[in-house]
Amino acid sequence: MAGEPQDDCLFCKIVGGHIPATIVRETETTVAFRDINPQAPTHVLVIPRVHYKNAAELAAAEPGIAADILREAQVVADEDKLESYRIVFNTGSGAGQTVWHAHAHVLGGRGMEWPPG
Ligand code: IU
Repeated sequence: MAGEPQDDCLFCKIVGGHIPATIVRETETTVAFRDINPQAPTHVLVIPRVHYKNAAELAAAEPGIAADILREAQVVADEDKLESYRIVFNTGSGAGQTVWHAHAHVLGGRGMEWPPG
Protein backbone atom coordinates (compact mmCIF):
# COMPACT_ATOMS: atom_id res chain seq x y z
CA MET A 1 0.00 0.00 0.00
CA ALA A 2 1.18 3.56 -0.71
CA GLY A 3 3.42 4.90 2.02
CA GLU A 4 4.01 1.51 3.68
CA PRO A 5 7.57 0.46 4.60
CA GLN A 6 9.38 -1.46 1.86
CA ASP A 7 11.54 -4.46 2.82
CA ASP A 8 14.23 -3.56 0.28
CA CYS A 9 14.46 0.16 1.19
CA LEU A 10 17.50 1.28 3.19
CA PHE A 11 15.82 4.46 4.39
CA CYS A 12 12.78 2.52 5.63
CA LYS A 13 15.31 0.42 7.59
CA ILE A 14 16.83 3.60 9.09
CA VAL A 15 13.32 4.82 10.02
CA GLY A 16 12.66 1.43 11.62
CA GLY A 17 15.97 1.44 13.51
CA HIS A 18 17.17 -1.68 11.69
CA ILE A 19 20.33 -0.11 10.28
CA PRO A 20 22.40 2.58 11.98
CA ALA A 21 22.45 6.27 11.15
CA THR A 22 23.64 9.39 12.93
CA ILE A 23 20.21 10.79 13.65
CA VAL A 24 20.07 14.50 14.42
CA ARG A 25 16.31 15.02 14.70
CA GLU A 26 13.11 13.03 14.74
CA THR A 27 9.52 14.18 14.53
CA GLU A 28 6.24 12.32 14.26
CA THR A 29 6.54 12.42 10.46
CA THR A 30 10.25 12.84 9.66
CA VAL A 31 13.76 11.62 10.50
CA ALA A 32 16.93 13.67 9.85
CA PHE A 33 20.38 12.04 9.83
CA ARG A 34 23.89 12.87 8.66
CA ASP A 35 24.74 11.64 5.17
CA ILE A 36 27.18 8.74 5.29
CA ASN A 37 29.21 10.36 2.46
CA PRO A 38 29.04 14.08 3.25
CA GLN A 39 29.51 16.59 0.45
CA ALA A 40 29.69 19.63 2.74
CA PRO A 41 30.43 20.30 6.43
CA THR A 42 26.69 20.02 7.03
CA HIS A 43 25.09 17.30 4.92
CA VAL A 44 21.90 16.05 6.50
CA LEU A 45 19.15 14.01 4.88
CA VAL A 46 15.60 14.78 5.95
CA ILE A 47 13.26 11.93 5.08
CA PRO A 48 9.59 11.14 5.67
CA ARG A 49 8.79 8.12 7.82
CA VAL A 50 6.41 7.00 5.09
CA HIS A 51 7.79 5.49 1.90
CA TYR A 52 7.34 7.34 -1.41
CA LYS A 53 9.89 7.02 -4.16
CA ASN A 54 10.54 10.72 -4.58
CA ALA A 55 9.58 14.16 -3.35
CA ALA A 56 6.91 14.71 -6.00
CA GLU A 57 5.07 11.50 -5.11
CA LEU A 58 5.29 12.38 -1.43
CA ALA A 59 3.93 15.90 -2.08
CA ALA A 60 1.04 14.52 -4.17
CA ALA A 61 0.04 11.96 -1.52
CA GLU A 62 1.03 13.73 1.71
CA PRO A 63 1.47 17.48 1.16
CA GLY A 64 1.63 18.15 4.89
CA ILE A 65 4.58 15.81 5.30
CA ALA A 66 6.32 17.39 2.31
CA ALA A 67 5.96 20.72 4.09
CA ASP A 68 7.27 19.14 7.31
CA ILE A 69 10.46 18.22 5.46
CA LEU A 70 11.03 21.83 4.41
CA ARG A 71 10.41 23.04 7.98
CA GLU A 72 12.79 20.44 9.37
CA ALA A 73 15.46 21.50 6.86
CA GLN A 74 15.33 24.98 8.39
CA VAL A 75 15.60 23.56 11.91
CA VAL A 76 18.63 21.49 10.89
CA ALA A 77 20.19 24.62 9.38
CA ASP A 78 19.46 26.60 12.54
CA GLU A 79 20.94 23.90 14.76
CA ASP A 80 24.12 23.85 12.66
CA LYS A 81 24.13 27.68 12.65
CA LEU A 82 24.00 27.93 8.87
CA GLU A 83 23.32 31.38 7.48
CA SER A 84 22.63 29.89 4.08
CA TYR A 85 22.13 26.39 2.86
CA ARG A 86 20.94 24.40 -0.12
CA ILE A 87 18.09 21.89 -0.26
CA VAL A 88 18.36 19.27 -3.01
CA PHE A 89 15.80 16.66 -4.05
CA ASN A 90 17.52 14.49 -6.64
CA THR A 91 14.68 13.00 -8.68
CA GLY A 92 15.53 10.23 -11.14
CA SER A 93 18.82 8.48 -11.79
CA GLY A 94 19.90 11.09 -14.36
CA ALA A 95 19.80 13.68 -11.58
CA GLY A 96 21.79 11.47 -9.22
CA GLN A 97 19.02 9.78 -7.23
CA THR A 98 20.29 6.47 -5.85
CA VAL A 99 17.91 5.81 -2.96
CA TRP A 100 14.25 5.48 -3.94
CA HIS A 101 12.74 6.86 -0.74
CA ALA A 102 12.02 10.62 -0.83
CA HIS A 103 14.73 12.67 0.86
CA ALA A 104 15.93 16.24 1.06
CA HIS A 105 19.67 16.86 1.15
CA VAL A 106 20.42 19.84 3.40
CA LEU A 107 23.88 21.12 2.51
CA GLY A 108 25.80 23.99 4.04
CA GLY A 109 28.91 25.21 5.78
CA ARG A 110 30.90 25.98 2.64
CA GLY A 111 30.57 28.16 -0.44
CA MET A 112 28.30 26.81 -3.18
CA GLU A 113 28.38 27.34 -6.91
CA TRP A 114 25.60 27.79 -9.40
CA PRO A 115 24.72 26.01 -11.62
CA PRO A 116 25.30 22.74 -9.72
CA GLY A 117 27.23 20.01 -11.52
P1 IU B 1 20.57 10.41 -3.61
O1 IU B 1 19.98 11.80 -3.86
O2 IU B 1 19.55 9.30 -3.79
O3 IU B 1 21.82 10.12 -4.40
O4 IU B 1 21.01 10.43 -2.11
C1 IU B 1 21.20 9.29 -1.34
C2 IU B 1 22.14 9.66 -0.25
O5 IU B 1 22.02 8.73 0.79
C3 IU B 1 23.62 9.71 -0.65
O6 IU B 1 24.13 11.00 -0.43
C4 IU B 1 24.25 8.66 0.28
O7 IU B 1 25.55 9.04 0.70
C5 IU B 1 23.26 8.62 1.42
N1 IU B 1 23.21 7.42 2.21
C6 IU B 1 23.35 7.49 3.60
O8 IU B 1 23.53 8.55 4.16
N2 IU B 1 23.26 6.35 4.35
C7 IU B 1 23.03 5.15 3.79
O9 IU B 1 22.96 4.14 4.49
C8 IU B 1 22.89 5.12 2.34
C9 IU B 1 22.99 6.24 1.60
I1 IU B 1 22.58 3.34 1.38
